[in-house]
Amino acid sequence: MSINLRTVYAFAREMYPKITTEPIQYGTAGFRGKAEFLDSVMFRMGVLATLRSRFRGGSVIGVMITASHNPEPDNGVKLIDPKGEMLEPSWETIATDLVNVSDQDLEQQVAKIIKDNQIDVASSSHVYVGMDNRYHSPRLLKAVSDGVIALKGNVREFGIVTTPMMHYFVVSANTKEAYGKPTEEGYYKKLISAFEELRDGCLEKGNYRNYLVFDGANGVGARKMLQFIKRMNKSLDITVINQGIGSGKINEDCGADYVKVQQRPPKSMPSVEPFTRCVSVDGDADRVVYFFTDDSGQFHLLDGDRIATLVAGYLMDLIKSCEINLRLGLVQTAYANGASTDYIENELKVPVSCVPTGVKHLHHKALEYDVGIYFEANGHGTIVFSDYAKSVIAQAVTTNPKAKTLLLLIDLINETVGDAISDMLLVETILNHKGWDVKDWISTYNDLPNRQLKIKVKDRNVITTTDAERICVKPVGLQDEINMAVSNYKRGRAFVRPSGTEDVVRVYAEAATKEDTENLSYEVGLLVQRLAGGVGPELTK
Ligand code: G16
Repeated sequence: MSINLRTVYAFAREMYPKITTEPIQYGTAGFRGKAEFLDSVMFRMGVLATLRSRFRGGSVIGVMITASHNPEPDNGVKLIDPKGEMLEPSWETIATDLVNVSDQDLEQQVAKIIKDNQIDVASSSHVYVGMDNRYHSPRLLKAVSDGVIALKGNVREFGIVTTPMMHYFVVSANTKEAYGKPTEEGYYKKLISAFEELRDGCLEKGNYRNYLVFDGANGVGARKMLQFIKRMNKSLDITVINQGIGSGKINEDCGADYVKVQQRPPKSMPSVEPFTRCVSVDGDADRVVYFFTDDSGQFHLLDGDRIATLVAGYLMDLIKSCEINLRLGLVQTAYANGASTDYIENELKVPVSCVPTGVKHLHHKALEYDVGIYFEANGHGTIVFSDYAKSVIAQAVTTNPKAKTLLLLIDLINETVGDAISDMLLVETILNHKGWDVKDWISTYNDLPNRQLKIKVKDRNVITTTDAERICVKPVGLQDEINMAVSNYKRGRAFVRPSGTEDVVRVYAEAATKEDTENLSYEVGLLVQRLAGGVGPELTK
């Protein structure tokens, strides 16, 4: 097969010209920004995915078009590596360089990538592409596919799917279907069979009731949940709200990010009994949080930290009862509530580590354990089982029937990346097995009040951090001032970091009381405005 790199330039110039010189970076989860500026980025990512596939010996590489939790006018793109993990960091730099060169320099830049990485351009390549349900996603998907075609790669389009589904398709294809069938039906079948076998016909137990409300954030998660319901044997009774049908905008006043950050229920909540389990996922269904309202109408959140601790406690007990020995570890980020970290260390006695934001960092760290549990507080996470753990569990099944539960859990969990629906089915399984309702779950420890702010600054990259983002290095002096503010509050903790998905600086604060948390976050927000070039409106408490 002969490849003429001139074609890449011709496509770019004629169909996907670069219309801005504003630099863009492969951030926390790929490229994100206003959809109207992304056509050239998408085309180039199609080109890069094709090269990456050739570099990886023809393995399938995934491309997901989504801006996940961002507002509807935004879109984005992330690449998925052969084992379903996020793109290798050294290629993030290659991606950033590729999308920032001018159209005139594109051909040369592609030639450089080929040369630097000794890619055989004549070898075969396979790219899978999927998108969320934003109105501009189909246009951007075409741009990715054209990028693949420009380099004579093979492209398979999956249409509207969740991000975790794309990860699943990629792994399934690259493991020659050992992981599952790389189709939408294959995905439903794998999760539903494991879930229903784990239920074993027992729909209600102890305080556990077989009913929940599912907030789909007007995103693709809602559509897919409706498909799950059609295929499930009433094993879970679900009301889906914010389905994305009609006027509702993706993530607007609903979804996991809204519920977590605003600490309030999403719009369109039906009137339900107090203590009813409610679930919110984000725009591409890779994050999930639970919440409920008590009998005095007060809102309560069960976020990623709660899911992680629930899963860790349950797996520890199960592993013990199977009489096997596996090293279990938990990975969090700086956003983890201090009370959850105390609970993990002092009650569960599980090793816990803190890494920078972004599932790629958590996933990487979790691989160090036999059973690595990772969750960001925002509800993004999963559990990874090492090959050793899988073989020990498979062996244990022959002597201990309880180990079968572990095997089924491995099937239920989407190990490749956080998967809101798979995580939700896992939580439902655990609560059902324990006979727990939300009151039992929330009583394991008391969260410290916490608050997040978004601060607009001229250039968010003036802020740099270290120690898993807990310490601000630049602008010089900001950390000293944060330390001084924090020292005035009992159990106070605060940090600031530039977002990798939105053009803002994020502020996190927690303290012993709600009022202290509000004051501390406000003070730190003001410090960011003053010392890091704030441009936003005046901050209010
Ligand atoms: C993405 C990442 C998450 C991260 C979140 C916020 O989530 O996958 O790991 O926590 O962005 O990142 P940042 O604070 O850097 O903006 P999603 O759901 O938007 O893909």
